[in-house]
Amino acid sequence: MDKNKGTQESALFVMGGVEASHDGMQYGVPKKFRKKKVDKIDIQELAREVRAGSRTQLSKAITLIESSNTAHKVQAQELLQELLAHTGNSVRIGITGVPGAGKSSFIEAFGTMLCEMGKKVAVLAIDPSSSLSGGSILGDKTRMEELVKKPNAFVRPSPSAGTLGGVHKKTRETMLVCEAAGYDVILIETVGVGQSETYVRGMVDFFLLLVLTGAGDELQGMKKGIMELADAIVVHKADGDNVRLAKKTVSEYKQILHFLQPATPGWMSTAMPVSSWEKRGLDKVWDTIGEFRETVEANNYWSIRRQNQTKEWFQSMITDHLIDTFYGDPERKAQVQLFERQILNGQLTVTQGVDRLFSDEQAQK
Ligand SMILES: Nc1nc2c(ncn2[C@@H]2O[C@H](COP(=O)(O)OP(=O)(O)OP(=O)(O)O)[C@@H](O)[C@H]2O)c(=O)[nH]1
Ligand SMILES: [Mg+2]
Repeated sequence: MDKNKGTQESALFVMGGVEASHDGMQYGVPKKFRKKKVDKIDIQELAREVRAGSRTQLSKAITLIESSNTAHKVQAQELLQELLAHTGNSVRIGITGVPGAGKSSFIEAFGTMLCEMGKKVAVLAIDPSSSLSGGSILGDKTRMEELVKKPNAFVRPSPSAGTLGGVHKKTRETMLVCEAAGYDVILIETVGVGQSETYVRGMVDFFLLLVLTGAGDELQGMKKGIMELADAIVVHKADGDNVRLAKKTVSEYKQILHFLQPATPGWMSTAMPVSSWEKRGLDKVWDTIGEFRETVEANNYWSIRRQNQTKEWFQSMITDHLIDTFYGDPERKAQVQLFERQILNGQLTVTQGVDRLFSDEQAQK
């Protein structure tokens, strides 16, 4: 589909992702968003339009945030500053599960149900390993066709494979912009396997794990760690011949959850069967999220978690910045290479190498 042909109202309009040019900006974005005209963006106007609910402007704002162009970065921060006071009012939900567990289909069905209940729903994807897995929430299998037709839904495709490194680091900021645009529910699909679960857990209020039936072996083999991150487990594809087995699997998971460390203090994680095809069990998921919110707001952990997440985000940005500045300096890079050779030649110990790198830094100051 040619996304540039769509209009905001068109049934199949999908917000542009970051199938980007080298500087991270989309092809076909208005000229004012292109490199040399960056100074022309009226940030206050953009902020106003985002808040007024324009999906086109929201999409542009996100593209600005994802841009690696230095001038855009500054403007993106100005924009966030403008919007900051209007953020924080959504329920942030992370959705994970093995490839093929039906995450995208679940988000399509669940998001559609929420839209029909009058909620504004934003769908984002996070894929820390996008260049390897090539995953995308708008991949071949599920295009969320029903959801994108809803006027109160916003679906942002994940970065396409191999375009930009580190775009996932902007997901938190993207989430804030969506909140300022009035979205009540943010659904974040983890794409790819590996670190994405912990990464997403670190930015959401509620974390949902999708599993399949007949997963006795999976149950044994599944990393306890992932189950300990989940506030609820959906036994998915509970339809057809699977219904009975799904019920059995649900009780097995419930039993196990009983023995695990709770993902959220004060909340007993639970399990339930869902069929996205038959749209069954989706309301139960939403009710569970409601109960969760009540419980966790009552014990104050809702805001404590958000504060902790912001602190961790700040810390990880500091670490990223230190690494970037360190390795971004050609002299440093050369030094590292030199010491590496000396270490391999037995002229220097690893600790000495590190000490020299940093004592030198002290001396330079
Ligand atoms: N029986 C049944 N099949 C389903 C259901 N939901 C999804 N599927 C099928 O499961 C397959 C995988 O669905 P996706 O939604 O693409 O799964 P995913 O977890 O997003 O997959 P990745 O993004 O590749 O990790 C597809 O063939 C779907 O049609 C359901 O409720 N019931
Ligand atoms: Mg998917």
